[in-house]
Amino acid sequence: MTVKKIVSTCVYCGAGCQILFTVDDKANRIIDAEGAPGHSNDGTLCLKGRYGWDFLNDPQILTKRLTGPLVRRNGRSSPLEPAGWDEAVALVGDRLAQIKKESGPDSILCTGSARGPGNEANYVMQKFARACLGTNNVDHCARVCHAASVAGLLVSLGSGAMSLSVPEIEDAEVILNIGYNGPDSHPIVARRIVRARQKGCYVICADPRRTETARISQKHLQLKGGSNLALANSLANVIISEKLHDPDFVREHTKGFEELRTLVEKYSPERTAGITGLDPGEVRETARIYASSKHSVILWGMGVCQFSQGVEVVKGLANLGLLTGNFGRPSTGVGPVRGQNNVQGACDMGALPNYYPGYQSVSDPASREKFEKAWGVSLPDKPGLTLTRVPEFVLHPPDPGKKIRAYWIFGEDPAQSDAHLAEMRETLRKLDFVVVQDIYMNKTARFADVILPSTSWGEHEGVYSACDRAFQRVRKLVEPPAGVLTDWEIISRVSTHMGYPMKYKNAEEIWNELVGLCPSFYGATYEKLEKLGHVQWPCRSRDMSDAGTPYLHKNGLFATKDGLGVFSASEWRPPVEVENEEYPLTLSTVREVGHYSVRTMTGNCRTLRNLEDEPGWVQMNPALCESLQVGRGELVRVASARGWCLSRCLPTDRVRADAVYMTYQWWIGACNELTVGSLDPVSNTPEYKYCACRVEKIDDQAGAAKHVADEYQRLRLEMLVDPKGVGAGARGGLAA
Ligand SMILES: Nc1nc2c(c(=O)[nH]1)N[C@H]1C(S)=C(S)[C@@H](COP(=O)(O)OP(=O)(O)OC[C@H]3O[C@@H](n4cnc5c(=O)[nH]c(N)nc54)[C@H](O)[C@@H]3O)O[C@H]1N2
Ligand SMILES: Nc1nc2c(c(=O)[nH]1)N[C@H]1C(S)=C(S)[C@@H](COP(=O)(O)OP(=O)(O)OC[C@H]3O[C@@H](n4cnc5c(=O)[nH]c(N)nc54)[C@H](O)[C@@H]3O)O[C@H]1N2
Ligand code: SF4
Ligand SMILES: [Mo]
Repeated sequence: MTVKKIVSTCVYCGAGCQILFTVDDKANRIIDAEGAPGHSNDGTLCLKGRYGWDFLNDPQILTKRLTGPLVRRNGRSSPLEPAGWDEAVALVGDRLAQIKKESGPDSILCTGSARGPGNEANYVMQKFARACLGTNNVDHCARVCHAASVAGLLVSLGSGAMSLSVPEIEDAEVILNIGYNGPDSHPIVARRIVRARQKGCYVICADPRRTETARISQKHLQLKGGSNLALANSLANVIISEKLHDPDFVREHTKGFEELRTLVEKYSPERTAGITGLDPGEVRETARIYASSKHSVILWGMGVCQFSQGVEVVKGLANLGLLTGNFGRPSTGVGPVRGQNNVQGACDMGALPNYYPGYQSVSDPASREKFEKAWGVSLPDKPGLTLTRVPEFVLHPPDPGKKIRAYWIFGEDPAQSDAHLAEMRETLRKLDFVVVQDIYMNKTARFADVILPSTSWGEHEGVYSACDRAFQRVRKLVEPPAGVLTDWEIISRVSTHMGYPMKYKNAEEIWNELVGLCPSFYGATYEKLEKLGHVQWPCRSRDMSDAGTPYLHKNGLFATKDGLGVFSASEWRPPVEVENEEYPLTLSTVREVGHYSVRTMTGNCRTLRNLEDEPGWVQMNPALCESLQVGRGELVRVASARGWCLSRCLPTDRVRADAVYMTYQWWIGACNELTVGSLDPVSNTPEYKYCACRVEKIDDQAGAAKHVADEYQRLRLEMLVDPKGVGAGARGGLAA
């Protein structure tokens, strides 16, 4: 046995932990993983870092690794059949060229991927969309995630990223943790919150559930779901009315104070108590504690962003930092903690409809000219479409000429992770051409006309961006299956076939091209990444000792055009779909620690699969369980105006009696059958955290259990071992 040791970056969450892998070279297998001393993890790992690589061994527990292209040769109802790369590339290139010719470049939308592929492949995909197709229709899962943080903070502070670094969290004096459940979603970031607490930090947790962070915090504001902006405005009200703000900072570094002051006048905690359900005294005390320190940090996640009012809440939280001068030093500021391992990176690379790589706007003539020159084409100046509007632009386009006809879905699984799945399936059926580029069969791939299989994390080189703007290398650990190509090579081949040649030799060559075009990434060379381990953007100099910028907005100089932070004043509004007689409960959807998003990867890791399996759980307050006469483990039917699914009852006093919680990782217990497609008007993020539902008791438990088992088997057969060809007839026949 030849054993080699290789350090790489974790492929799951945005904490960006560094892992030391032991690889049996001869057997081409990883045999062990342990924490390496990375800047965010400091030698520690969570269970996914430790055990989450088994999917590379393709144990075929849930799905099957894709090992060669699959195409439908005779239209919709024909099966997916194996094809060679030349045939698959030509088919994709020719169909896209035809659709572009018939309906224009804006009838096609491509996605980036925040998962395994890395920054280089995202750069190549957005370059393909813009330079080869001629459209800014490129977007990725940040849309359903932290898009509200990006849009809101760009207005307030001029930069959408975390203003501080992960290690700085532990030296904060006050942490306001709102709508963020680190212990499940970023365990190694949560560890810094625990350390901060041990060092004397005052931790406040605002969450309708008593999460682990709530449990270790000094104050838990167990607010009603959907009331975030009422709380944020009340905190501003107390800070201003009790004169706790920093008048010098406000005068020198901000604008818009008067408008904010006028708006929040009516938001006293006493007056918002009916909306938030919070004790006014507790809210007043929170404001006083937050304003008492110059090392106050606000951390937030999906409990802020996944609302139809996400952007305004983000701005409302930025207001608090601006009022109290909590910016521009270490261990202070705002932390929208980015979710996926490389969602920061996919944004950095311009897999967004309004930005080129490096947050250079497509509507800015100077930026456009620069990229036109570099890529040798003329580029569109109109921002593209966001991916959450694809259903609208397929099923009922605002005008018939603006229809989306082709969707190239790269490393995402909208048929599992998007809201309102029935509508998503209808959309996928109605599209003229669907390309799925993935490492696994997933729910979306069943609707594809062409499936392009790629190398996985662990099988290719590249760079990821962690949640705190840290570029770090990912390295090849094992050889890929024969028959797959790297993501960037697949896209390059299609581009070349369509007459816009892209011929890169390796990931480093792509990296060098892109850092050369992005001043804020210019200093992050491969050589420096190798030597320093990480480089945090902005990093403008190639001086080997410059590791970039750990915290932003130094000396209160914001990244806005005039350098000033901007107060925003918005009124609270309720969520779009509220409880009613037929659906009397709130449904909110969250995460669980052992499984990751659509579960193609963790569901194929033996240790993690053993932690939890179908159909997942619905978290219910014991009082609700009693009124419905359901007990722990009992199968229940959860329904909304859009659909239903089965789940198991999990009685827990950690949730309020007016809301139930499900996680979105399950196929059978698929909560996105229920969620609502209402979007924030600015970020276009869906309201995954709030819709109306009801929970029904099932008398025939054996029948329900059989339904779960049969459906699970049917889906797995369809994706795994169907001898007649994978996904045969899926687009025509499948209902679920
Ligand atoms: N109800 C509900 N739904 C939600 C959410 C919620 O809170 N509630 N959260 C939303 C959020 S925040 C997010 S980010 C999304 C995530 O949703 P998705 O982005 O759809 O899910 P992921 O599991 O991250 O993986 C996407 C796909 O990438 C593939 N993949 C992994 N590595 C590679 C690679 O190297 N190359 C290629 N080509 N493919 C690869 C995986 O196999 C998988 O099929 O879900 C959203 N959905
Ligand atoms: N194990 C695991 N880790 C993951 C993922 C995974 O799927 N599995 N996904 C990754 C991704 S893509 C992301 S984006 C991150 C997300 O990580 P988090 O941002 O932590 O996401 P969630 O658990 O969806 O939601 C956070 C909290 O919001 C609360 N919440 C719900 N409604 C409200 C409200 O009205 N107000 C407030 N204040 N809070 C509310 C919920 O109770 C929940 O505790 O996790 C990443 N890490
Ligand atoms: S905290 Fe996130 S990055 Fe770190 S080991 Fe766990 S899943 Fe991986
Ligand atoms: Mo996310």
